[in-house]
Amino acid sequence: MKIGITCYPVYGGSGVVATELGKALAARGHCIHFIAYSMPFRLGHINENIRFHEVNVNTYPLFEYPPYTLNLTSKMVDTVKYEELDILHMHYAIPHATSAVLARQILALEGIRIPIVTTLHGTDITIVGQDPSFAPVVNYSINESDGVTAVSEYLKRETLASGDIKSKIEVIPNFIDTNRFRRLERDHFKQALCPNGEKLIVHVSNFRPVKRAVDVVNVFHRLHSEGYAVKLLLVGDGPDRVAAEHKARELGVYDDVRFLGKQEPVEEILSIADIFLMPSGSETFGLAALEAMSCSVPVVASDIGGLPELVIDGETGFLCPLGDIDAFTEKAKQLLDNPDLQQKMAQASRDRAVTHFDNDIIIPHYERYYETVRDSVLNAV
Ligand code: GMT
Repeated sequence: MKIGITCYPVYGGSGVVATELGKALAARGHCIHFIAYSMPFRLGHINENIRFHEVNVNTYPLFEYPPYTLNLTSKMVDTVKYEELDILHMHYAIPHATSAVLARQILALEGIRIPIVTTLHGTDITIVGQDPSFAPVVNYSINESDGVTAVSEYLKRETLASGDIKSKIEVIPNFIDTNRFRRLERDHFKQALCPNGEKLIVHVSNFRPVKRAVDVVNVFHRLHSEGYAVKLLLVGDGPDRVAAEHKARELGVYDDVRFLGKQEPVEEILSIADIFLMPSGSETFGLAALEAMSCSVPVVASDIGGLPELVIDGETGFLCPLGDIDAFTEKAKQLLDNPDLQQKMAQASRDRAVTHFDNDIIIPHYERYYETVRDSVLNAV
């Protein structure tokens, strides 16, 4: 199939999923056309089945706010028409699904029918969708899509709970290339960071407040002050990085904490981790946790959102009440105190990633869904 994919191309879960999906579909012989304002950051390379169409945002003196959504729509119209796309797959309701719905109307005037699949990732529903200034457009764009997917059962429930979304929602969980995300031999790296055999705790996020990065530092401080030989590695960047740095200094643990900023490839870092902390306040899926699990790292996470669908409490890691620093500390201690348990959970995490979330399981689900949606659109009178 010829598939147009639009996503936020910057650092963030939905962009990662969209980009990895495009790469995996291209590897399976589909022709993928990314349509975005910049090259998706995880794209890395162009192969013959991957094309990139940059959306240029025009500025005119009259446009105090350049109408990006309309530039995107025009680019979709052109790409569908001239590249003869079979389907458009939008990641995030606004403005992507909105642009796609408008593009579909324009194309219909020329007798071109283009099915639209919209994948909901979460913040478009749980945060943006609840903003009254966006809600009507979010609801309209989702309801007008020909197919709608959600990355977890939790997100499906949340989306339907408002009563404003009438679409049937297909749950297609996020996925991982378990060949790429596996534990690599990186002893020299571990030795450099943990010269005295310390255990390494890792957190990866975009440091938005919802990720609660300061909680990570608080948990680390508790372990540190109880005499555990541990180091902390924080990967990524965002609004709360300064607060986390400040907290580490205030608590006197800064020398044992390393802020790496945005890093690729993440699997190199995850390969030396002993525990992954995800104390998020909200998480529809938790892709960073899946990446850790695939690299055989047990995850200690908040018991919220879609995380219980990913992390099996007591088997692949632990789930803790939101914001409960005591509970997070206790669970981390169990893993530090008991190397056999840590190893067992590390293996169980890897097994779960391979058996439930591998590309080879999830990508065909998307392929089947595209076909179903395309057939229903083309067969409709
Ligand atoms: O979590 C973020 O900050 C980014 C956000 C996004 O929309 O890009 O991530 C959401 O989508 C990811 C991919 O499906 C999920 O793994 C994340 O759980 C979800 N984030 C939240 O729900 C907060």
